[in-house]
Amino acid sequence: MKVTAVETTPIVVRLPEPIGSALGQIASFGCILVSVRTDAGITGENLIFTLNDRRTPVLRQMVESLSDLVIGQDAGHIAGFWARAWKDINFIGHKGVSVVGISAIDGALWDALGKAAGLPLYRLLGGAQSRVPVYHSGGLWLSRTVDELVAEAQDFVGQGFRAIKMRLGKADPAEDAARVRAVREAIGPHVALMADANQGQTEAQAIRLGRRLEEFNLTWFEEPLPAWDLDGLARVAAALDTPIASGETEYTRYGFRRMLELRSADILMPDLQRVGGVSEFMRVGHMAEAHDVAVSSHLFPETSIQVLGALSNAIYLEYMPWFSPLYQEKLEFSDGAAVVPERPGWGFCFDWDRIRHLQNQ
Ligand code: SMN
Ligand code: MG
Repeated sequence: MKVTAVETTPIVVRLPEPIGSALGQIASFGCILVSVRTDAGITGENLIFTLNDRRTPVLRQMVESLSDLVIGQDAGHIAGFWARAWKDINFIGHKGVSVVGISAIDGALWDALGKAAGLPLYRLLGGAQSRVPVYHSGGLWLSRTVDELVAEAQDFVGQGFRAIKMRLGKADPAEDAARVRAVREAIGPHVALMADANQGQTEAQAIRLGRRLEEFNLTWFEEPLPAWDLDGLARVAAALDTPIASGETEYTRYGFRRMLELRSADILMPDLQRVGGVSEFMRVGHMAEAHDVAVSSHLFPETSIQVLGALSNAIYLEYMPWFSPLYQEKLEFSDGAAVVPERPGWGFCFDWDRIRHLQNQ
């Protein structure tokens, strides 16, 4: 099976109303849908995006400028593509948009391989579990009032979620602590609660805030520090009992190797578009396993579930429904877990009718 073409389709997905986080306000997502076509008639699909549709054309150009490394090549030689691309991006850099471009093609190649083999990716990758515990991440924003937080948390629990994530980053840490207390009291002690600071704290602030939050038994305290401060993060992790989760803004095996060496985080959370696709997510997952460190995913629940289904150290799938309307199929949940689809490839295919409709809106 040879690759014949790489196609890119831009689309803007808008939120019903803007949301607030320590990363700033988020109103929309500029997505690039990637289709890798083969001479077997099989097409592999994937999605990458930018927040607020900022610089989306750069992502598209990156994917297109890597396509000559895969067109005409064996679609199943994914590690071969990865190594060629890694060498090719040397001059413009081994982090950032160049890695996002590799991730996009890598994931589409894996989808095509799964479809050709008639296997869901998690089985092709070795298979660890058919269900992955899930947490609802699509709410509890910094922009919500305490009353809204409480109502949303109760709604998620009412829907059957047994784990939810809220955001931190108020100017006054006492306000953050009061918000966490309100959510914890609303959901009781048995629902898992995570909190994400989205890189907004200094080292001293993170340690102080983390200490204030210890009593609420958070499952994790996520991304307290700027993503580049892996040494500082290790000191925060050592100072707190609450586990630190981080890695959504880290790139490739080299970034995660450094995090493991430094013990920057107790839980690694690679993002499929930043880590380097399925290939690199698996390398990082296995490397974490060798350090007895757990992994979670970041965004992209429809695709991340297949890699987490293949890793025995996967603890939670992040459920963020932003891109769900782009797919024909819906994620299934059961008893606080997401069910790993048994359909081939990702097990999720783009709904092109709906996508064309959204493009014309
Ligand atoms: C997050 C990432 C990207 C946009 C908004 C929020 C957050 C998460 O860090 O982990 O979901
Ligand atoms: Mg996060």
